[in-house]
Amino acid sequence: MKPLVIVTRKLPEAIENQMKQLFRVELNPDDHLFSQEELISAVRRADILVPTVTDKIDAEVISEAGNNFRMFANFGVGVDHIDLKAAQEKRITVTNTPGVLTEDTADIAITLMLSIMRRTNEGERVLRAGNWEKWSPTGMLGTRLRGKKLGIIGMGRIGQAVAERAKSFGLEIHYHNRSQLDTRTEKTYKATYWQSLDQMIIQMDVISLNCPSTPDTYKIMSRRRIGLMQKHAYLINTARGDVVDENALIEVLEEGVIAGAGLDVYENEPNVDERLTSLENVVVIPHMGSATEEARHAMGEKVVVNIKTLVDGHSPRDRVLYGF
Ligand code: 8YV
Repeated sequence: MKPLVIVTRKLPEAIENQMKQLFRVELNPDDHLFSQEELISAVRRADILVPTVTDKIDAEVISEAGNNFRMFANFGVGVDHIDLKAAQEKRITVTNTPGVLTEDTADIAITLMLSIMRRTNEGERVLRAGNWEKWSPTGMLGTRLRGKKLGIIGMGRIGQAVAERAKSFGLEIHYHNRSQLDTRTEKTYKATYWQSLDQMIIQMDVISLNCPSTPDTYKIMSRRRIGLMQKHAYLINTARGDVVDENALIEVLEEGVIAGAGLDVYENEPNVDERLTSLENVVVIPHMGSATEEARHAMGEKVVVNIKTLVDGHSPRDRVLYGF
């Protein structure tokens, strides 16, 4: 008997077709968000669940998993929406989709950096509103990227892809990470390691958050640390909303304590604080880091391979937790 795979969101068609061939599968053609009841019903019946960032797989959902339930094959790299401790206690395997969204997420970090520093979204709003009266020598002046200091928090795959791009824009690369990179990698990006995050923040013109959301990184950009940023500095977040104290960030943006922010992620997605959307010195986009045809297809392929590997009795390469 083929395993029953329940997929919580609508995936690229080619991926859904592959799944139909390989597994018994329940899809979500209208792409509605699963309620907690639907998640519970799914883990009671399925062998495998394919969730996304929009599903809160908490201890309560996990406690309802049926005897057949073996795996959360997450569509996405971040697994902060899954209670890993509860999953581990029930010996449930958890996999993710690393590597295939690195470049696209780094592109979005750079997009945000360019658009906030060069005020392109603000300029577009002026033009679209019919308010562009004339070119002006002192109008819409932004900040040059070249020569500025970029501090990357979290120098994993995505952080390094941001560094690679930023270096070609002429930014000086600095980083804070749990551990220092090897000398060769540091040389590749001409990157300077800061053990002290506080000391790095004080010196930087731009801060980019590229760390996973874990208990250790929860509000790593706290009110105190945001307060250490220079008045002309920018904050870019393509990681997760909860790595920043969003309320504190909004307050400093309102008061002009920092220059601006480029945000792809928020504390209470999809609800974005109205104060953020009304500020001119913020670029806000709706969690689009991996939103390319190529990335979403490759993420789906990883999910299929992860499931097939487990079903065939092996340990999936992208395991975050292996339950057997
Ligand atoms: C995905 C992401 O869109 O993979 C991640 O961690 O943040 C995004 O790129 C999302 O997680 C899909 O579940």
